[in-house]
Formats: sequence, C-alpha cells, structure tokens
Amino acid sequence: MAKQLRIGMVGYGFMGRTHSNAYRRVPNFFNLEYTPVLKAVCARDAEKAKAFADQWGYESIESDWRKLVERSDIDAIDICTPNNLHKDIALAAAANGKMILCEKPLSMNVAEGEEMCEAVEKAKVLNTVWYNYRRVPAVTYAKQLIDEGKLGRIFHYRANFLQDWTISADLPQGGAALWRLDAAAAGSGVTGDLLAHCIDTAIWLNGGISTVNAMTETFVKERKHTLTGKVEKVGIDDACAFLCRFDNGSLGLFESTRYARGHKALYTFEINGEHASIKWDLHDLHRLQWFDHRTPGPLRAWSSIHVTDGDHPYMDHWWVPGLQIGYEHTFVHQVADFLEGVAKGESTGPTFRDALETQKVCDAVLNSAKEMAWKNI
Ligand code: SOE
Repeated sequence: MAKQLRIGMVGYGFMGRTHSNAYRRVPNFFNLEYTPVLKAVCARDAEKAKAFADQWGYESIESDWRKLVERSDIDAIDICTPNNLHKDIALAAAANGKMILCEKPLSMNVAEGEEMCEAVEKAKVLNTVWYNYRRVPAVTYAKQLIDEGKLGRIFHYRANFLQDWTISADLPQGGAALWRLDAAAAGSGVTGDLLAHCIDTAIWLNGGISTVNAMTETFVKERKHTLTGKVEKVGIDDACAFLCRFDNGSLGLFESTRYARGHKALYTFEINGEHASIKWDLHDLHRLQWFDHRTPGPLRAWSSIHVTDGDHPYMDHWWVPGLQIGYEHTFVHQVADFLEGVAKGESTGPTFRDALETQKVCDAVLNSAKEMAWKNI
C-alpha cells in the first residue's frame, strides 16, 4: 500500500480547486510510493470550507490556519490564499516541520521571499511553488530540446501573457473573487500574477536575467473596494512591458496586460537560437512550433509538433498517442513530481529558492517602471 502524504490546504478558490483535483487524480495515473490524502481544508468561513470539503472529499475543516499548521495528522501545507498571507502561513508551517506547496508568486516582494526561503531551509522542509506551466508537456519538451543544445546559442526570448477581464471600470477591487485587483492583497497586478509565470518559465528555459527596463500602466485609476464599499485608488499595474538581458547574452522582451480585448489567457513564448527556433501558445498548449535551419533547403519550414506521443514528457501516463490533455493536468504533473521528490527526500522545482529568483525580477521590473531606469537583478 502506498504511503500517505496528508494534505492541509489553506484557501478554496480557483487554485484550491485545481490543486484538489490534482491530488485526487494523481494516484489513478501515476504509480508512486506516496499518495495524497485530503486531510483538511481551511477557510475563515467555516460553512464555505465545509461545502468545499464535501465537494472535494476533504476529511475535516479548520477555520484558523494557525490550528491547521499545528495539527499532527498533517504532513504538507498547501497555500492557496491571496499573496499577502503566503509568508505568515509558510513561516508557521515551516516552524511546525510541514512540507509546503505554495501558490505563485512566492511572496509580496523579495524581502518576504527571502524570509520564506530561510525558514524552509532552516527547518529542512520540502517545498515547491505552483508555477504550473513548466509542466505543460510541450513546455517541458522545449526545456529538453534547449538542454540538448538543439537550438544552439540563444539570441532572443519573447513572451506575452494577455487577458481582458478587468477592462470595465465598474469592476470593484478586493474581496474573495477580486483580490487580484487589490494591491494590499496581491502586492502587484499583472507583474506578479501573469509576468511571474513568464519569468519563471524563461529562467527555467533560458537561465538567469541580469538587468531589466520596464514600463507599467494603471488604466483605471480608481475602483470601488468590495471590503470598504468606498471608491479607492487602484495600486496595481494593469499592464507591464519590459526589456531584459539574460546571463547567457540573449535579449528578452516581455509583455503582460489585462486590457487586450479578445485575449483570455494568451500566454505565448518564442525562443530564437542559432540553429532553430521554438514557439508555444497556451491556447494551443499541446503543440510546440519548431523551425530547424539545418533541415535541407526545400524542406526547411516551421513544423507543429503534436506533443502527445508516448515519448513526450508525461504523456505515457495518460491516454494513447495523439489524444490530448490540458490545463488541469499541469497541476497533476506537479503533484506527481512533488510526491516523487518526497520519496527521495528532495524538493521539487521550482523550489522557494527558484521562485525567489522570479520575485527578484518582478521587484526589479516594478522598480524600473517607477524610476524609469534600468535595474540590475
Ligand atoms: C489570473 O486571471 C490567473 O488566474 C492567474 O492568477 C493564474 O496564475 C494564471 O495561470 C491564469 O490567470
């Protein structure tokens, strides 16, 4: 019988659902030494926590995360709360010897992130941050191709994350569903919410970022606050674009906005190397576009790899070659990798320390925009 990894989850929103779904599905598709057990879900509103627990099969509920992290029947704390709670929960969980799976971004800023890294490292608890897009099979495959040197020297890295859901000036900020618009809960706007994904993937695929030059804009300057009922200044960035240099000498160009009418979650990246280029698009997530200059002239063309074959990353765990998987599976993959790490006593990337690198770039981007200056990381 598989060993148990008893999960205590804090928060029950969109991410609470993606993680719970992943915990439930992983033992059906991956043969692992450990299996997750949904021990408790925690939310301030006990009624809502109970409804969530019943729906997803959690054994119990808590309404105070401090109690949850002290429970002796829990091995790992999953943090799915707004960003302003990540640090306190993580520090308390680490102090109680719990493993931690933390939603992205790691923290509100670098200073908090550093404290969190020190806490998990001092307590020697396994940790990971849910930058889930690393585990789209096509993205993982891109990593393999780059690591094998198939692209050669990299010249350019280009990424976008475009949405359009906050254009209406009538949309309030703050509260359960809209905390991402409230700087006090989120820390930043698209930089921490969307660009952080692009930066995590970029660092993973192309190495460290050394310097950035950014601009941000807040198009709707005031919004009613759900919690106070008053019209308040908006403190988040609605859009952000930045240029950067990578340690390997390549140049980066990143853009993110929630004001690109028509785009819902268009995360794309393109990498241009000496021998080959690759492109990926979240709206067509099972495909990796590939151009290889070494192909003989008349046949040289962009090709579209359907990353669904048994020898593509993760795909041998799912259906038969050619049949697709999607967004939810990226979380299943992260749980599977985390459980494999637990069996070996190793943290699964991105660890808190890896996510701190992304946080450093986010902070530098926001500072650069504010001061209209290049910033070193
Ligand atoms: C925001 O709309 C959001 O849900 C992010 O918070 C997620 O991290 C991203 O994957 C999709 O968009």
